[in-house]
Amino acid sequence: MHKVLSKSQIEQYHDEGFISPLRVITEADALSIKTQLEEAEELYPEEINAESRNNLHLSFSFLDALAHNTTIVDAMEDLIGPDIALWASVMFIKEPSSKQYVSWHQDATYMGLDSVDFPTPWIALSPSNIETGCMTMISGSHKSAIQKHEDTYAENNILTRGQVIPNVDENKAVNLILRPGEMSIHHGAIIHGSQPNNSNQRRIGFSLQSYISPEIKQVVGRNIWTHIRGKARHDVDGLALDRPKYNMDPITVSQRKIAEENLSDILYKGAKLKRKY
Ligand SMILES: O=C(O)CCC(=O)C(=O)O
Repeated sequence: MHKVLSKSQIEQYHDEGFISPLRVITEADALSIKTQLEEAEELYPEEINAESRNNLHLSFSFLDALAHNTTIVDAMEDLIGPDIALWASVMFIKEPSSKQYVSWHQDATYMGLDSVDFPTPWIALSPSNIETGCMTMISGSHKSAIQKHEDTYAENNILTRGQVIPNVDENKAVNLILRPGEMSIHHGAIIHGSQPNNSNQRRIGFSLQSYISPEIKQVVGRNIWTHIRGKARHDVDGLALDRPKYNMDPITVSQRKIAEENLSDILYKGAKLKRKY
C-alpha cells in the first residue's frame, strides 16, 4: 500500500522519469513561505542571495519544515523505501524579466554518488509555467547513461558550472506547469532544463535535491546529510545535525557553512573554475 503516490504515478516515474503536478501545501501556505523567504532575504542578505542559495533548509526553520513535510516525505518513501536522508537543497530563483536559464543537464552527473537512481521534489513557491520559465523534462531520458556535459560557465546559466548536454533531442520535451504549493518529482538521471523568466514576477522553486536511501553511497567528497526518516545513515562523519529551532539559529548557521564547503568540493571536483554557488 503506497502512502501518497498512486500505482500509475509510480509507473510514470519509472517510465518517463518524472511525476507532475502533485499538491503538497495550499496555495496560501506556499505564498506565505514565499513571504517568509523574501523577509529572510531582506534581513540576512549575506546568507540568502543568488550565490548563497544552497542548503537553506539547514538554518531556516520554515524551509527545514518543508524538507520534512509529511506529504513530500511520504511520496519519497513510496519511491525509495522507509530509510531516507536528504543530500542537499537549492533555492532556484529567476528574477522577473531576466535572462537566467538552466541548460540541459542530468543532476546525478556531479553529485558524487554511486547511483543515479534517486528522486528530487521541486516545490513551486510562485507560478511556474512557460512564461515564468518552468522546468522542462525530456521524457524517458533517465533510462540512458549519464551524457557528456560541457562546462560553459555561461553568465546567465544558473547551474554551478553552466554545464550543458549538447544536441538534446527535444521531441520528447514536457513542460512541468505548477501552481504555488504544487511539486514535481524528477529522477536523478533525467535530462532537464528551464528557459528564462519573461514575466513580471519572480519564479521561485525549492529543489530538495535529493532524497536518498542508505544503499546509495557518497564516493566523491564528504556530504553533510540531513536525516529525514527511518534508519540513519552510517556515513555521516560524526556530525549529527541540529535542526533549526528558528531562522538563523546560530549552531545551524555554522553547520550550514561546513555543509556548503563540502558541497562545493563535491560539485566542482575537477572543474577549471569554482563559482560561489
Ligand atoms: O529551477 C530550475 O529551473 C531548474 C532546477 C533543476 O534543475 C533541479 O531542481 O534539478
